This record gives sequence, structure tokens and C-alpha cells, in this order.
Amino acid sequence: MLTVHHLERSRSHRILWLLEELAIEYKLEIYQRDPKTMRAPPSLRALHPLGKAPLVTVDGLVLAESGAILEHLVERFGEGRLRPAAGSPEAVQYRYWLHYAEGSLMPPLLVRLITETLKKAPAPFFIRPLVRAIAGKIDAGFTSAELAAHSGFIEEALAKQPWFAGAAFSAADVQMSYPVMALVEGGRGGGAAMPNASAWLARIKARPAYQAAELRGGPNGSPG
Ligand SMILES: N[C@@H](CCC(=O)N[C@@H](CS)C(=O)NCC(=O)O)C(=O)O
Repeated sequence: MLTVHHLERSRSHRILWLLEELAIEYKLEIYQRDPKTMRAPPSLRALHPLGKAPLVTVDGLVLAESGAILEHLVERFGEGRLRPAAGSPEAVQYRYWLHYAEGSLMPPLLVRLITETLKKAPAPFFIRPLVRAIAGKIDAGFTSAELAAHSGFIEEALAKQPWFAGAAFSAADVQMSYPVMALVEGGRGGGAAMPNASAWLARIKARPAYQAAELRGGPNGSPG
């Protein structure tokens, strides 16, 4: 039996969604975030030393890292679905976006989450302006320009084709869903309009499998 260890409102929605797309049966274990810190519960550490979601147990293995899990599940259960044919130009794009989501796009999004948290964090009144100034400097010197560049890059990619790997929906779209939602719906892209990414988000949310994953695992999206 395949088990998905799913943390509420997290990246692990992607795994549920992929399995719904493939119509593969799975057992679902749902974990709640700590209401104060929003961190995962320690029980996830019993499965994997880093204690992060998603985790999947299958064939006697514990799998971590969402892109690696998606690739493994598509290879193991996909029977050719949700990935371009090996050796095709689309397969190159597919691999690129599968890695780009966590490797390039998530880091500046995480920095933005930290600077936003710092700006709102309770602090003694005499320290507050300093904390805000430091967070503002990080954003001005790094985060804002990085996220604007990523937003433009994604807009350009989706202007050429409806899905990240080309004309067909694939697991690369599943992997890109979490950071693109943070950029567009979380307002972390700097406020510039992203019509192509917004239209793509509407297309993914209209998919029955996306909706089925939300019915089983709860609403998608980052908690912060
Ligand atoms: N790059 C990893 C990131 C895993 C990760 O950071 N997961 C978050 C959920 S969105 C988590 O478990 N956060 C809770 C915590 O770190 O305590 C992946 O894509 O699987």
C-alpha cells in the first residue's frame, strides 16, 4: 500500500493531486501544523530525519523531496502518463521545471516569507524600526528584484505554451503549483499582474483531480 504523509496546507497537496490524476489508490495520513509556529509536528521525524512533508511510503521505502517523489511515482505507476516521451524536447523542459520549482523559485519566496514575518513580528518598540529596516534592506537588495525576475520568466514561459512542459499537462505543472500560487495568490511576486500564470492557475484548479485532492487533504496553499 502506498501511504502519503500529508501536512495540512503544504507542498504535499502536490502528491495527492498527482495520485488523483493517475487514479492510484493511496492511504492518507494527515498531520496538523503547530498553530503558533506553523511547523510540522515531531511525528514526521519518526519517518524521516528532516521531518518535512511530503513523505511517501511505498514498496518498503520512505520517499522525501516533492520533485523526487513525483518523478518516482510517475515512473512507477504512470505507464507513460503525465510525462513527455523520453528523448523529446518536451522531456528537457519537463525536467527543468521539476527542478526549478524547489531549486530556484522557492529560495527567494522563502526569504520573502521570512522578511514579511520579521516586519510583523512583535518586538520591543525601540528595536522594531531596526528589525523592519533590516527586513526592508534584504527585500530591496535581493528579494524584490529576484521575485520580479522569476515572475517575468514564468509569464514568458506560459505565453508560449499552455503547460510548463509544452502542449500537454504533466507532473511539472503539479510541481510548479505551490510556488506559482505563492507568487500570484500570496502576492509575493511584487504585485505585478501575472495574467498568464493566473490563467494557468485557473486551468489547474479546474481539473477534477486537483479538486479531489483538496477534498481529501484539505485546502491547498501555503499557511503564511
Ligand atoms: N524541498 C522540499 C521542502 C519540504 C518542506 O519544506 N516542506 C514544508 C511544507 S510546505 C514543511 O514540512 N514545513 C514544516 C517544517 O519545516 O516544520 C520538498 O519539496 O519536499
